[in-house]
Amino acid sequence: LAEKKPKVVFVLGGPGSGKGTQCANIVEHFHYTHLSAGDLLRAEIKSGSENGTMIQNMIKEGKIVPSEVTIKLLQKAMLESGNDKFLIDGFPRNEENRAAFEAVTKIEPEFVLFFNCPEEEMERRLLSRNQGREDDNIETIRKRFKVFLESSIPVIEYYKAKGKVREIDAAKPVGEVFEAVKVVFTPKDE
Ligand code: UP5
Ligand code: MG
Repeated sequence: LAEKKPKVVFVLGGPGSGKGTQCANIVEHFHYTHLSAGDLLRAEIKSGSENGTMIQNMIKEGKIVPSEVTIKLLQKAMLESGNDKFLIDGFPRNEENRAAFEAVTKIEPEFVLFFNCPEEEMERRLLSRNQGREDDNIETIRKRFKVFLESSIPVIEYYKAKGKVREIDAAKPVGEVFEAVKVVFTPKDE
């Protein structure tokens, strides 16, 4: 995989910040393949794999699934896509995820798209999503916020120190957020 030198953008932000929504827009305009780590894990539960029950329990508790499980799913999806440009949405979620992905794939992200959104707004969005996600209840949402602050913010800080973070105000309406996203993906000399 590393020999193909795929282009990777990590898409990070709190639960409900709009990662999935904006990735769908980016795919349409910029021809990336969207890989949501959470969607891959939920598909793994549905497939009845041996890890399914463990993954389901972790998602219900808002906990981060062991890196090797998530990285295997991401690698498989990257190979199967046939594309060489990826939006990796919702991963890496902690320092261990980040270091393991780098060690295993030898891939460094082009940049990190960070959707910054106040908790009250994210909570409102998640509670009104109504897509039957087992983690969209107030108890699990609070746990997801805590894990985001404690484990995922440090990953964003790591990339900030490397000058790789492109921060977007994600509290605005979908269309306005995408206008800001487009600027990040449009080459400066065009
Ligand atoms: N919405 C979106 N944008 C809006 C806007 N600008 N204005 C108003 N409404 C907006 O959006 C959420 C809702 O808000 C939708 O109804 C949307 O219409 C509306 P969405 O685009 O779905 O936001 P997103 O950031 O993708 O929210 P999501 O809930 O998917 O984020 P999480 O990070 O919580 O979920 P994820 O699927 O990535 O992970 C779930 C769990 O899986 C984790 O908690 C963890 O347990 C596990 N996991 C791992 O263990 N490891 C991983 O690597 C990944 C996940
Ligand atoms: Mg999502």
